Amino acid sequence: MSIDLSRLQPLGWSNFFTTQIPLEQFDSIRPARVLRVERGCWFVDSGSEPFPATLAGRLHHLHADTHYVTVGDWVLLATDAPVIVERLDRRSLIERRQAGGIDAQPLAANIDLMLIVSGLDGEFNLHRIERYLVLAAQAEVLPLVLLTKADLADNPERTVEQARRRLPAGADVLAADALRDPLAERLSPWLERGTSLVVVGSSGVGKSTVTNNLAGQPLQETGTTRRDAKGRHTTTARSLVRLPGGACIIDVPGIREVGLVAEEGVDRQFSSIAELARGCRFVDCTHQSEPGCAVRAAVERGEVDPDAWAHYLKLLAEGRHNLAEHERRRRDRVFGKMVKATVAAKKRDHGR
Ligand SMILES: Nc1nc2c(ncn2[C@@H]2O[C@H](COP(=O)(O)OP(=O)(O)O)[C@@H](O)[C@H]2O)c(=O)[nH]1
Ligand SMILES: [Mg+2]
Ligand SMILES: [Zn+2]
Repeated sequence: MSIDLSRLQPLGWSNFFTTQIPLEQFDSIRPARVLRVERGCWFVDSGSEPFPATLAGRLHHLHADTHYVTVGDWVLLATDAPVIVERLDRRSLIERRQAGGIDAQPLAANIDLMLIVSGLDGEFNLHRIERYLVLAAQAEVLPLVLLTKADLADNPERTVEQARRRLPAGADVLAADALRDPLAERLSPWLERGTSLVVVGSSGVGKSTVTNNLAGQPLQETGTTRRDAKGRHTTTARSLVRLPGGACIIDVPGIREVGLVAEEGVDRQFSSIAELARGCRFVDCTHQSEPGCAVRAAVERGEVDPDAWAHYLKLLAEGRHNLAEHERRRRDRVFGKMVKATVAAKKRDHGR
């Protein structure tokens, strides 16, 4: 049996995955993408109809954690049964790190685009958008900022310009009325066939409205339907859904608020400041009061926006704190295990 890889392209298959498969395996492979994960069951699509699969015992054994294969993963199936025998390397991974959380939890794999939604109605908050941009950089996903509720704003284009100037590192910014604008058309330059996107943003900004607009059907409840049409059928589980235009939307509830920033994400998003920081006299320069600080010098010369600099410092401090906290908890856990083992050994000795 030889597989027709073109059937997988609408699901996001690319050369990145093809090159992971040894040539001699090409006649016998069955690649599929994971659409949904339920207890002990992975719903996959190999180009035609979704069907449930299980994880090969070997993978269970090697990777005790249940997140080894998550929504959006590309896997290889056994030829004779719906069993996942291999997970291909991921192109990107969105993880959730929570305050005080011990390990990062994988939410979705192989995402191409993070649609960062923010409303133009209330108080417009660049810092919040910047925080999501850091998370996109962390996950190695391309960001696109969509400012909704343009119909409620006085001068949406002015805000778009303001945001564009401030968010230079590869982020495009668009304004739209998510209830009425044809979003599939407006976003078409970003939504090629096979693009996998996620929608993130604070509550009430219009994420569900955007999702439904793109899907052309009510996949999710919105502020309006929550209030006046409770019985409506909407998806709530983690899932990958194909959009009419050929892209896929990955809807994992936890993804909408993706959590904590990490230092490497901050440096990637603020790459020009991070670049400058390499010229500081001290390796551990905090860019506040140390002599020979290249970042502060650039701020003084007017080459770096002081507000961007201040926010960079804040996020960097947060990222470092999160890392330190993570390390501390990991050590506590290791220590706790050691104590338990010692106590158990003592009890055994005692009983002898
Ligand atoms: N006027 C206007 N209302 C919008 C727009 N986008 C969303 N809304 C409304 O804002 C409310 C919250 O939207 P929803 O999609 O549920 O937000 P979510 O919490 O981010 O999923 C709903 O009442 C939507 O109808 C928009 O572009 N213009
Ligand atoms: Mg919603
Ligand atoms: Zn410095």
